[in-house]
Amino acid sequence: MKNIKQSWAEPYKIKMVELLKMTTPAQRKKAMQEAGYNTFLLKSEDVYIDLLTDSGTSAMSDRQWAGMMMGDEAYAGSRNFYHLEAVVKEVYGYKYLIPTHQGRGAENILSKILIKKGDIIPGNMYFTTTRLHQELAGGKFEDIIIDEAHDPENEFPFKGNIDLNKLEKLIKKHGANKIPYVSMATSVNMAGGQPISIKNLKELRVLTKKHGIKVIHDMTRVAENAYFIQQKEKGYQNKTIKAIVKEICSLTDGATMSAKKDALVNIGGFLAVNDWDVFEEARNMVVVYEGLHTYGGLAGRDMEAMAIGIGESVSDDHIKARVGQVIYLGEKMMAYNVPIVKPIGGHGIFVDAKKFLPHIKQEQFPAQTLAAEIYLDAGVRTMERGVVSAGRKANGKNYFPKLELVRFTIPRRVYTQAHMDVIAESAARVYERRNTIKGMKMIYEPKYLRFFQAKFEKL
Ligand code: PLI
Repeated sequence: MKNIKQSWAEPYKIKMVELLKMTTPAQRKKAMQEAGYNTFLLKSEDVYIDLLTDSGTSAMSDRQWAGMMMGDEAYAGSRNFYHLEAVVKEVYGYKYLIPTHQGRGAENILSKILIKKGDIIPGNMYFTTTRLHQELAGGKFEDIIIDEAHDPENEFPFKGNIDLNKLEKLIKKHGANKIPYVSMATSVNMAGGQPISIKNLKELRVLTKKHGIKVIHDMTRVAENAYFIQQKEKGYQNKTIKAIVKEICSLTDGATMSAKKDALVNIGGFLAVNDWDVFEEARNMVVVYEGLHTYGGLAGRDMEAMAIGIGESVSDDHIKARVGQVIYLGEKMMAYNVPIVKPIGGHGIFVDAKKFLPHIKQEQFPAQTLAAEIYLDAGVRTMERGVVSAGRKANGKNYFPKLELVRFTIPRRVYTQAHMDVIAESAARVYERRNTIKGMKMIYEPKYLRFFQAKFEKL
C-alpha cells in the first residue's frame, strides 16, 4: 500500500453554482477585437473560465455568507470592526488595525506616512500598485529580490527571498536615513507567486534592526507563502499554517493587506501596524481617503466576511487543496511542454511568453499577444504580466522586465479539476500553433497602470 499516492481534495462541498456562458470562436474573435486585445477590457459575460485574477474572485463559505447577514451598519464603532480587529491581532499578531476598501487604499496611506521625497524603498520585486504609490509619495523603488527570481527556469524553492547584499549596498550608497522601510511581499506576485523563507526573513530582521529600518509586509498572500515554508523549509514540517503565518508577521513591523486574495472576500483590505505613532497618523489619514477608522470604506458586513475568511484562510486543509489545485494545473501544462515559471507558485501558473513565442520581440508584447490567443482558443481569460504591466519609468522610457509572463490565476474554491484539464488542453493547443502567431502594437496608452486599459492592434 506504500506506493499509493494520497491526493489532495477540497475540504468543502458545493451548495450553489453559477451558470457560465459558452461562446463560439466567432463570438470570441469579435469580443477580443472590441476589447482592443486587452483581456481586462473583455466583458465577463464573454468569458468561460476566468483566470484574470485571484483578487476578489474567491467563493465565500456558507459561514461567511451568514456573517454578511450579521453586518452592523452603524457609521461608527460597528461590532464587525471590533471582531475584525480581534481576528487580525489573534491570527497575524499586529497590534493596530486600519480597515481600507482594498489593498491599494492601505498602500496609499502607508506610503504617504512613511515616505519622504527622495527616499529609496527596497523591495522583493515590484508590484504595480505598490510601486506606484511609493513613487507618487516621492520615493524610488529598488528591486532587491535574489537574481534567481528573474529566471523562470531556476528551481530554487524560495525565489521570493531578498538579496541582503543588494540591500546592504543600497544602505551604504544612500544611508539608512533615506530608507524608511523595506517593502517585503510574501508570495511574490510578479515573480510567479514565489515564497520567501523564514530564514531569509530572520536575516532581514537582523540587518534592518541594526540600521533602524522598518520592514513592511505586503501580506496579500501570506498563507500561501506559509504553505511552501511548511512543505520545503527545514524545521517547519510539523508546524501549522497558522503558526507559520504568525511567525512571518512577527518578523515585520506592519503590513498592507488586500483581503481579496488570501482572506477569501470579494472586497476589503487593511493596514496593520505595531507602532502607535504610525497608527495614529494612519487613523487621521484614513478619514480623508477611505472613511471613518472603524470602517475604512467597507460595509460592516464586508468586515464580518473578512474576519471569518481570515480564519478559514489559515486552515491547513484549505491551503493544501488551494495550492494543490494550482500545482495540478502546472504539472498538466508541463506534461504538454508548455513553458512555465518554476517552481510552481501559490496562486497561479505563469507561462513564459518569451519562451512560448520566441519570434516575437518584447517591444511587440509577446505576453499580451499570448493572453489574447489563449482567450480566442477556448474562452479562458488570463492576464499579461510583462512589459505592459511594468509601465514606464519617471523619464518616460519603458521598463523592460526580464520576466514576460501570462498569468493563469486560480480563484480560490471556484473551479474544478475538470476546468483545470480544459485550461491545460487549451494552452497546449495554442502552443502547437505558436509559430503562426504574430505580435501587436499599442494604439492607446493610459497614464497610470496602463495594463488595465491599454488597447492593441495585431501586426
Ligand atoms: O487590488 P488591491 O488594491 O486590493 O491590492 C493591491 C495588491 C497589492 N499587493 C499585491 C501583492 C497584489 O497582488 C495586489 C493586487 N493584485 C491584483 C489585483 C492581482 O490581480 O494580482
